[in-house]
Formats: sequence, structure tokens, C-alpha cells
Amino acid sequence: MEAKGKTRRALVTGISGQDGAYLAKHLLEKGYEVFGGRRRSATQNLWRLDELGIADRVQIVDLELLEYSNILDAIRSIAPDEVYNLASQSDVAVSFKQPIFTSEVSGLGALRILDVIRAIDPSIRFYQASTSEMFGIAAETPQSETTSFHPQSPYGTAKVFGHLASGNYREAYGIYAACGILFNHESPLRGVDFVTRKITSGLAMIRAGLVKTIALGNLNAARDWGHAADYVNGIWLMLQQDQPEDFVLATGQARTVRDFAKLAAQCADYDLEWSGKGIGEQAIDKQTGAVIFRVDEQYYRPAEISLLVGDASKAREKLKWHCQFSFEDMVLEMVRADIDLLKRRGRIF
Ligand code: NAP
Ligand code: G4F
Repeated sequence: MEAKGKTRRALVTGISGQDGAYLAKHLLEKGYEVFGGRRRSATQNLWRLDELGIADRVQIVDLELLEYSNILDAIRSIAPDEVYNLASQSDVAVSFKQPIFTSEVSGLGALRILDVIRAIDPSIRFYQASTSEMFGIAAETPQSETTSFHPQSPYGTAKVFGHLASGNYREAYGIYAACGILFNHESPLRGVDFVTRKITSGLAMIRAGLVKTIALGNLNAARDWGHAADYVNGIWLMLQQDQPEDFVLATGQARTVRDFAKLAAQCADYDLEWSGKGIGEQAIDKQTGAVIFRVDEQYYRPAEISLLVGDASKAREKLKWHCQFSFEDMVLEMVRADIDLLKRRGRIF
């Protein structure tokens, strides 16, 4: 590899994920040379880069977060100015079934990168993808950078470790390590197991006659949902400050899963009638009587967080960060994109 030139180099771990794709596009637009870390996969999983039209502009490197030598080789050969650690086992429900793996990847993974930076070049700037899941049963509402952590899942506890390790390396070694405490952010590129995309892709498949019903878990859970394209700008801004600090990114508005499902159904031209409570709740298409949404206990979690809503005042003031997308714009975009995707490809990824 050549020595650092004028063009800034960024290494993005988790390049095959939702945020990896949007951040890579953002960095390319800012003139960066972008390297994307991907773990080995037997199947092609860079479709998000294709969707954003940037697949041939991102240089892919092998990067398994469990493998220290991969991180060492990647950082040594690329000599990045900035490392964005987005890689994670990021599914909260899965983390209850794979707690050790989740902690290895989402907790220790961050520490492995930090320690390579300490050893090779402490001037490399580091971003850690922290999360509102760390607040868990939150001590206050809304949650900000000073709210204490009380995580409710192995994923949340692993992320607290990554968050605290980043602060420790900042204080102990003077590394520019900044953590973004991001509340839920969605898009047409969201994984289909997360509730928003499960709903929008499910509605598209019902319209196409491919499935009949969408089974969901806790409809009363409330989250602060923003758009991933807005959030990656905040992520980038966090590494451009004079001093490294942690920032919350959030919209400040909470909606329930039921609110999301209702709006998405409207966007897909369904007129629904909701009835029942708890496990017996369902929504029927008024025109046909077909059950569009029902509740299934298998999607309940061993521990649930009923409400998360963020206060992003610090990011608005210091980073001048703000959202372009409204909640309504985002839901409509996701529903339309899934209907279009089915027409184009005949399947949801
Ligand atoms: P995502 O779509 O699930 O992407 C996660 C990425 O991590 C994927 O590229 C995945 O690769 C990769 N990965 C998983 N295990 C790995 C391993 N052992 N080694 C290397 N890479 C591995 O997540 P996202 O929504 O883009 O989120 C990005 C980051 O922000 C994550 O750290 C997440 O925990 C955090 N976060 C997300 C949100 C949100 O609402 N989206 C909110 C707060 C924080 P594969 O494609 O091979 O699985
Ligand atoms: O979409 P979710 O799976 O996202 P969750 O658990 O909030 O986690 C996401 O956001 C975090 C930020 O706070 C990230 F750190 C994390 O990586 C991930 O991106 O679930 C949202 C809510 C939960 O309360 C869940 O119980 O929706 C509820 N829900 C109800 N039915 C469901 C379902 N969630 C899923 N995935 N599937 C359901 O059928």
C-alpha cells in the first residue's frame, strides 16, 4: 500500500450491513478512499452496495472481528485515517440465543480494533457504533449522553463493553475514539428480521400473493425510529471534531410497533380493522377479511424494553446535525421500495 496521501482513507467494518453501505456512499461523496471490511461468506452479500451504485468504488478487505490477525493486517496495510466500527451481531433477539458469540463480536471486537490502533498508529480516529439498547430499562426519558446504562439483552451488555472500552482507550492512550449512541434507524436497506422491514417487506409480499399474514411480537414496544441516511452523516461528523466525544443521534419521537404497522399498511393501500388485545390482537383487511397482522408469542423476548426515545440536543448543537427524513417519509419510502423490489427481482433479499 502507498503511504498516506492527501486523499483520506477510511476503513468501514460491517460493509455488508445497512449502515456500512450508507456510510460508504457518504464517505465516497466526501472524497475518501473507502475500504470495506467483510467477514467470509459463502454467498454474495454485498447487494446493498449494488443498490446504492457504489460496489465498484469500495475496496473490500477480509475482516473477521473474531480474528485479531485480520484486523492487524487490514489496518497495517491500509493505513487508514479513520476506522468506523459498524460490524456487529446486531440482532437483539438473536443475542439471547447466541450470547457468547454476540459478546465476542459486538463487545470484544471493538477492543481488538482499539488495541491494534494503540499498537500501530494511535493517531487513527476510531468510531464505535454504540446503541440506545445500552439504556435498557432507562433511568430517565428521553435518554441522553449522561443517562446511565441498564441493558436488557446480551447485545446491550456487549455494546456497553465496547462503549466503555472506547472511553478507556481515549483516556488511557489519547486515542481519538468517539461513540455514537444511535437510536433505531431504518431504510429500504434494513435487514428483513428487524421489525420495520419485516413489516414493509411482509406487506409487499402479501400484495404480491406470496404470503398471507405477518406475525409480530410485542406491538406496544415503542422506539425512536430515524432514517439511516441521516444517521451516517452524524457518524462522519463525530470523527471531524477537535476533540473526541460521545453523541446521541435520535429523532426525539417515539412510536409503537403498532403505529409503524398501521402507517405502513396505509402506505400499501390497506384499510385495516384492529381488534383484540395481547396475544389475541389482529388486524383484518376490511375489503377481503384477510388477517394481515397477528401476534405470535415466538417473537416475544426474554426481556423487553418498552420505550426508548432519545435527546439529540448535543449533536444538534455541537455537530449541527439534523434529520432530513420525517417518520412518514421514511415509512412510505420503505413500503414503496419493497413493492418495487418484488417487481424488479421477484423476491425480497
Ligand atoms: P447490520 O445491517 O446488522 O450489519 C452488521 C454488519 O456486521 C454486517 O456487515 C455483518 O456482516 C457484520 N458482522 C457481523 N458479525 C461480524 C463478524 N464476526 N466479523 C465481521 N463483521 C461482522 O447492522 P446495521 O444496522 O448496519 O448497524 C451498524 C452498527 O450500528 C452495528 O454495530 C449495530 O449494532 C449498530 N447500531 C445499529 C442501529 C440501527 O438501528 N441500525 C442502532 C444502534 C446501533 P454479515 O453481512 O456477514 O452478517
Ligand atoms: O426491530 P427490532 O428487532 O430492533 P431493536 O431490538 O430495537 O434493535 C435494533 O435497534 C437497536 C437500537 O436501539 C440496535 F442497537 C440494534 O442493533 C437493532 O438495530 O425490534 C424493535 C421492537 C422490539 O421492542 C421488539 O420486541 O419491535 C419489537 N417487535 C415486535 N414484533 C419485533 C417483532 N421485533 C422483531 N425483530 N420482530 C418482530 O416480529
